Amino acid sequence: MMQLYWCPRTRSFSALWLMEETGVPYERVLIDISKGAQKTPEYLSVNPMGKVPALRDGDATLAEAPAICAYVAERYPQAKLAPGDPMRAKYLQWLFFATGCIEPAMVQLATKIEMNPTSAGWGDATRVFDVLDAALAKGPWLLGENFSAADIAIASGLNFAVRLFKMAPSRASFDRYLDACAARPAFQRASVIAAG
Ligand SMILES: N[C@@H](CCC(=O)N[C@@H](CS)C(=O)NCC(=O)O)C(=O)O
Repeated sequence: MMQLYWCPRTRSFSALWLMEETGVPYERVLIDISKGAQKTPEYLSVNPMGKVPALRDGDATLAEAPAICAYVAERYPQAKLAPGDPMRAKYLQWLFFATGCIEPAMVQLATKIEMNPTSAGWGDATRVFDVLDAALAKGPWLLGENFSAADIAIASGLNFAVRLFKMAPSRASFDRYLDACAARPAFQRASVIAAG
C-alpha cells in the first residue's frame, strides 16, 4: 500500500485529492510541519527538501506534488487519470504548468517583485491566468471531457490562488471549473481530510 506523507492545510491537498480519486487504499502518514516533523532525519530521507507532500511506494519515494500526480496516475491506470496519446502531450504540459507557472505567478503577486517577463519562465501573472482562462473556456476539464491528474495539479493551485488566498481575481471560467472540481466526491473527501 502506498504511504502519503501529508499535513492538514498545505499543498498536500492535491496528493490527497489524487489518492481519493484513485479509489485505491493508501496510508496517510501525518507530518506535522507546525511541530517540525518535516525536519527529522527520518523524513528528510524521504524528502530532503523537508516539505510535504511526499509518497512512498515500496522502496520508491518521491516528492513534488505534480510528480506525485503523474506517478500515481500511471501506477493505477484503471483510475483513468493519465490519458494516452494524443492527449498525453497537453496532459504533461499542464502538469508542469502547475508548479512551473502558477506557483511563481502567485509568489510574484504576493511579493510584487518586478521581473522581465521575457526572462521569467512564467512570463507574468496576467499571462499565466490568461492562458489558463483560454484553456478552460470550453471545459468541462483542461482536456475537454477527460478529467485527469493534470486537473488535480492545476485546480489545486488555482483554488489556492483564487479562492483560498484571493491573490488573483477570479474569472467566469475559473469559477465554473473550480465549482466542477469541488462537486467531485473525491475533492470533498480530500477537503474534509485536509481540514485536519
Ligand atoms: N514544491 C513543493 C512544495 C511543497 C511545500 O512547499 N510544502 C509546504 C507546505 S504547503 C511545506 O511542507 N512546508 C514546510 C517547510 O518548508 O518547512 C510541491 O509542489 O510539492
